[in-house]
Amino acid sequence: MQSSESREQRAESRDKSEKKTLHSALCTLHFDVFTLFPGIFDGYLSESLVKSAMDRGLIRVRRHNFRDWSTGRHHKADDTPYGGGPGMVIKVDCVVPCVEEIRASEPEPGVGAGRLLLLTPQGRRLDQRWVEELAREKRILLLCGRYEGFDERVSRILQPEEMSIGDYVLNGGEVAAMAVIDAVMRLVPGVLGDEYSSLCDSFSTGNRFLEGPQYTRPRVYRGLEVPEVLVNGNHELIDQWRAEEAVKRTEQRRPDLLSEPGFY
Ligand code: 6GU
Repeated sequence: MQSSESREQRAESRDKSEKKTLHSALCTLHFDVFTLFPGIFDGYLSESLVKSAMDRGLIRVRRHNFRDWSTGRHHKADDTPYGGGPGMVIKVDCVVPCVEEIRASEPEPGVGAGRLLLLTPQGRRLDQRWVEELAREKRILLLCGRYEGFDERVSRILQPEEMSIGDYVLNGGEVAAMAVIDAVMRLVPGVLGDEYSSLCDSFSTGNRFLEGPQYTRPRVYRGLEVPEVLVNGNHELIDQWRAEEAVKRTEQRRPDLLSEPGFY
């Protein structure tokens, strides 16, 4: 009884995610990445889930080098800061025309101007809630800074949302941009396999917790055994054990996640 019911439920959620996959064939999430170092993204974009999502037309990533918009013989994209000090500042007269031109050109009719994000350690910190919001966009533009950052007038003119991925300093926004693409694209319907996406569907509250431990063969390794409950085939007990372990782990490692309602 119990197992046939859960089989039905599984079939139902499979149907649901198939419908989503069909629907998403019509809407691609377009990323426009602005960077002085487009090559940094080569490896990331040519492997695994991202490559497969691009091949299937679920996401699209275009890279733009704002150096190509710089004027003058040397195509300088950065310059020394007014007032002195270390490092270089990215030039406003190269970034602004570049972003304006690309933003005005739709990658596909009806996609619109999208959400413009500037990656900087001074920005608002990214969390899963923001990621979920971004996954509903049709177009996301990511502006990657380097060195000492952009001329302040870039923000004044383009008015991007400023985003940080955590309280530490990276050499530039490129690694942060990859983190954003990675976190957002996996929520685009059809990107993950049925197994994962239906799991997410049915566990909306489960998302608040860290995952508990997982095991695979061998059953015993260096004297360490896989917990008995996972190998005895009682799925009701297994689900219960996993839920308990998730709570335990979250309490131990990230109690802050539990005190913030609806977070994560
Ligand atoms: Cl978005 N950029 C840089 N340069 N450093 C960071 C960051 C971004 N987020 C955290 N640290």
